[in-house]
Amino acid sequence: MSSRSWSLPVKGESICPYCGVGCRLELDGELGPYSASIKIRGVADAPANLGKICAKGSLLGETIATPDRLDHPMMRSSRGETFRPATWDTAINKVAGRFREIIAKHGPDAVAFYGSGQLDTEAAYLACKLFKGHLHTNNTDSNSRLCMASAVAGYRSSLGSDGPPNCYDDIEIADVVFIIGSNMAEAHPVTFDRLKAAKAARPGMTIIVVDPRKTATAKIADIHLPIRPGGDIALLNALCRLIIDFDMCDEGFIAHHTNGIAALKEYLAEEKVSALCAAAGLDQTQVERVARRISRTQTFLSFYCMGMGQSTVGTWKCNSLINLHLLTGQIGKPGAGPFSLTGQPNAMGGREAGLLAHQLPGYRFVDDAGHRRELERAWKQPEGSIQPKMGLTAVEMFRSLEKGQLKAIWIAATNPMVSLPDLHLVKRALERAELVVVSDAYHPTETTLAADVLFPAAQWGEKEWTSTSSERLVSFSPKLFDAPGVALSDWQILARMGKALGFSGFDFENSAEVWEEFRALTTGRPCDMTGITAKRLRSDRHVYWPCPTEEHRGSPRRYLDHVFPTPDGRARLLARPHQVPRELTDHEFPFILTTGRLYAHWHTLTRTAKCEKLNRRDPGAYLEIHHDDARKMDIATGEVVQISSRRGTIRLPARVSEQVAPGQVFLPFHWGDLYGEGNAVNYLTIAATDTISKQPELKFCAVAVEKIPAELKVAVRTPTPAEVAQVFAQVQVSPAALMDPVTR
Ligand SMILES: Nc1nc2c(c(=O)[nH]1)N[C@H]1C(S)=C(S)[C@@H](COP(=O)(O)OP(=O)(O)OC[C@H]3O[C@@H](n4cnc5c(=O)[nH]c(N)nc54)[C@H](O)[C@@H]3O)O[C@H]1N2
Ligand SMILES: Nc1nc2c(c(=O)[nH]1)N[C@H]1C(S)=C(S)[C@@H](COP(=O)(O)OP(=O)(O)OC[C@H]3O[C@@H](n4cnc5c(=O)[nH]c(N)nc54)[C@H](O)[C@@H]3O)O[C@H]1N2
Ligand code: SF4
Ligand SMILES: [Mo]
Repeated sequence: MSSRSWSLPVKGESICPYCGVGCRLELDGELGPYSASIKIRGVADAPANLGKICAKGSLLGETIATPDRLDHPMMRSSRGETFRPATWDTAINKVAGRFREIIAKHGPDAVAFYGSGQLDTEAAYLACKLFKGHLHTNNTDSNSRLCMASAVAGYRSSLGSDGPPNCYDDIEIADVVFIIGSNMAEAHPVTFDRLKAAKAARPGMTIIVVDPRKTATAKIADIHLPIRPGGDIALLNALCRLIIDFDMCDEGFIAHHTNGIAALKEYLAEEKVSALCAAAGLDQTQVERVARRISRTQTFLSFYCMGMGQSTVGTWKCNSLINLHLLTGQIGKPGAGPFSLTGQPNAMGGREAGLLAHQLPGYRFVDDAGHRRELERAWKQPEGSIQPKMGLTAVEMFRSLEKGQLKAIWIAATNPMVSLPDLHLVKRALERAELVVVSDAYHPTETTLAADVLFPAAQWGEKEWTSTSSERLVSFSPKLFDAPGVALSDWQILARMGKALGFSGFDFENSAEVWEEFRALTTGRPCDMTGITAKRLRSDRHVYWPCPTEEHRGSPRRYLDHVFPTPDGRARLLARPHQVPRELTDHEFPFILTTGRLYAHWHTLTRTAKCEKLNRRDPGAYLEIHHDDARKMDIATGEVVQISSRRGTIRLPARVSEQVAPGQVFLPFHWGDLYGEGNAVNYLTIAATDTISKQPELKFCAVAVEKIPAELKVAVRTPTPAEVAQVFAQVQVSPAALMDPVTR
């Protein structure tokens, strides 16, 4: 029944659909079930990867034609029922009808769209146009809220605009590289390898890593600061204070290009360096060494990621890091600047297209009357129709569903039943929802199993898509092979829904037309892409923004003129006091739990679990615990332990090591309910959020760890592809299940 042919030739280039490094891949070979016969290499002249790729990218071929691909729309009339295949018209009209009824009864804010940094810019733009512009609800957010929201808010409050100032070429000219809250070695491996090579070529380069764990990244550091989780602001304030005390500030830069120095100095003068180091859990002589190294360098570059953002003070952490760059004048010149590493392949594009609940396309904002008017005009909507209030953000959407206020949610390209904090809350929310629609490339996922309607999405390689990497490089990826069954691109699904809801403005022939409409809305904005036409993208392949004209070559670096997009052109130094994390440990929950990623797996495993080599490298979930703590509880590696927080309990095998500090434990978050019901890490985590960015505290909660009786033990590991196929064959009703048998 599947329309997929079993040996499709594949040849061409594409941007890797995993991390925000944005490697350009070259594919050559044939695609078939679990096919490993596509050779995937890095493109030599690609600015991000210079010919390199990592294992996840090179093994993409095996993740495409799997038996659990969702290839037809599916529906069911109640949650207990199994899904039935449906035509696109039936499924789309059903959802449009339910949306209309719910909006008529409860108003537009009873519906929501929860998207992803894995949607292409065209789809993110159309989601924003449909929900904010036509249904008039700002309940339009994405999983970037769990990921980049604090970086976005930090850039905007400190520098006047979102978007990193840097490009990867800064690596080779930086003298000091400060990596804080990023495990690049596993999460951005190609960038990490580039850094390692730069260090090998210039041994004088100093690498400083700030991470509570002795990560693979920390292993190459000249100085590793094993910070107490949540202690970053204290450390950054200590560094700023020391640099002021050493009289090593860039006074000229501060005087001409910043505001707020007097208030910052006054605030820091009240703080004691010793107390700040104690709050950060760090040795003062080490911190002084770092301050001296930073203050004496020509070029100072920092990389930061989730150890900074996923915190109730994530925005302030980012402000504090930017303070350090502004005080030392280390921004707006090659080799220097605060460089947030983007997680997902198009988290940047989603921000540019206005997918977050406070944004509109082109780095515009719903709380700005002028911005709303510009979009209302562009979208031919009545004046005053776009709402001025920020919509519900990721976690808030699920809280609102749980309370019965939000009634319907459309989830696309994200798997919240694994990735959101406090999964018991998420479960209750989805159960209470009147309508759950999920667009995904696979079924089952933990989230599709909670849905009423499923839309099959064409995924990487099966559609044209435009994405922006961490370094603001906008790239085009052509379609390389057909999607299974009747799966459509996400933008096509959104456009169909717009039409079914009776709106004009959703009639697009192809993705280039969507891009052109979006591009025109960036003119004069900080993320100006006027010069990046669909045609140019299809011939030049990639261009850096800002790029205001078609003749412009694009801008690998921003702020070279030291003029910032604030009303007076100056960046802002902001005094940000250290605060303790939201949840404290006590005698009942004595351990600090931090969570994160492993090299071989991508998020909730819908793709990387299909790949035997990747599973071999990272075969299953585990709790990492320090030798001293393990010894006290008589826990050995491999023994199953019970981990509890104030929200839930899970059971996983222990891994005893010295990578984590005593009193702390680490859990990788990839494995959801499909791999051991009830054992996902996010049953433990806390849904507390940063008050400004609304990003949740996924890096810190209090837990208890106990050894459990042998008879209660459960084994949790990634099944082999054959086992996966067996599981899927049992629950699958999609025609995808009837695809050719798995041959390995
Ligand atoms: N292999 C792989 N790569 C990925 C992904 C994946 O799923 N798999 N996902 C991508 C995505 S979406 C993202 S967002 C990125 C994330 O990339 P990273 O942020 O680099 O990865 P994480 O493992 O989430 O967390 C990074 C580090 O933060 C540390 N940390 C915890 N608490 C604190 C703290 O209070 N302060 C400091 N300074 N550090 C702390 C943790 O110990 C951890 O080593 O990775 C991207 N790349
Ligand atoms: N405890 C803990 N939790 C975390 C984090 C953490 O560090 N710790 N990190 C958080 C972060 S930074 C992130 S980014 C999230 C990531 O979490 P998720 O976004 O939930 O993770 P993914 O597995 O990438 O989900 C993407 C979904 O989209 C589907 N998909 C793939 N391609 C396409 C496509 O082209 N179209 C459509 N419609 N669907 C597609 C995939 O099959 C998958 O189901 O997790 C967050 N959760
Ligand atoms: S480093 Fe990231 S973008 Fe590059 S191949 Fe690996 S996963 Fe893909
Ligand atoms: Mo992320």
